[in-house]
Amino acid sequence: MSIKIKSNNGLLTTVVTAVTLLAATSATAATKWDMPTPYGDGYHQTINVRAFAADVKAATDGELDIVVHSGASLFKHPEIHRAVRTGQVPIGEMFMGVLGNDDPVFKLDNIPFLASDFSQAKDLWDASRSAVEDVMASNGLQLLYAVPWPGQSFYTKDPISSIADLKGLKMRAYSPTTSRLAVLLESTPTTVQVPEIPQAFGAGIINAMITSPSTGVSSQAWDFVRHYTDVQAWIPKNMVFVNNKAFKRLDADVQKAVLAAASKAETRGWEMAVEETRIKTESLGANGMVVVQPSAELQTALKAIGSTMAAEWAAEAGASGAKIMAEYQK
Ligand code: PCA
Repeated sequence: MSIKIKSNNGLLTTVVTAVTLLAATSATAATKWDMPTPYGDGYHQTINVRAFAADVKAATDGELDIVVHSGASLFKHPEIHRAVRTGQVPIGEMFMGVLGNDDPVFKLDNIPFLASDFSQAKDLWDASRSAVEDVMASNGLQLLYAVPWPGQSFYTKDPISSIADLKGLKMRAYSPTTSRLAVLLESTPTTVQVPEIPQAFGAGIINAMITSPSTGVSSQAWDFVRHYTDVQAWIPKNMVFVNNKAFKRLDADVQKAVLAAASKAETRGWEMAVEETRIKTESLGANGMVVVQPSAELQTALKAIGSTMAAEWAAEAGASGAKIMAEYQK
């Protein structure tokens, strides 16, 4: 009798254990990926990254859970590339131009008036994408997608009607190419990351910048400068990329889901950038900034500087640069 009771209990315990184990196994089968991103939650870039993560999760029934750490909260922006390369995290997002000193192809993203509307920017991206993929691959990385920012325009205390008005300013830079631009404008470049823009203005380290209406809004530029001159000199991009080894460890169907979600995110992001430009430019005006179109004189002089920079780039980028340009100009 006592044996029978024992065996019943034993059976129950075995069933309970099996159920617990099963639950534990399916929980550990899900992969969690931490994803550092540089910019805050109000940006179309971050909203799109979050939608990408949600798409991956839905398409894989939760098997791959990408946890987005926005606003450089996990790694500072300049560290994200290395963090993914070394496998500290499997996936990340960054601004392409930051890598300008690693390879000239990333400088192409910040050259004034090479591509200054979304359609030209898309053509430039189509022409340069495979070169970017190759450079990423040589670092053990796989490019997933790239999404543009609104055009980059000037924020200054005083109105600017010619490039002479930019001379001597303390200009914020965010990439090697924007540092070079500042020098050609005879202003002084200082590299400042987005989260530090308000302090840099406050401390007088910078008194002007060239960036999107998005970053003007997120940094509340109206607290420091009054004039927004809408030159839209270039359309830079963020890219999302994975560590190749981490990617290969995923099941084949999960890999496929990631690539499909990435392709969808790229299309969605290019569309979002158009709305982002309109909404954030309006917001600058609504917050008291004087939003003006550039004078013809300013635009012509900036274009001449853009040509100089394009020529410098061509000399640096050599044969692979020439190939991209030939493709772009087709
Ligand atoms: N905002 C980011 C990158 C480009 C942009 O519009 C920045 O200012 O750093």
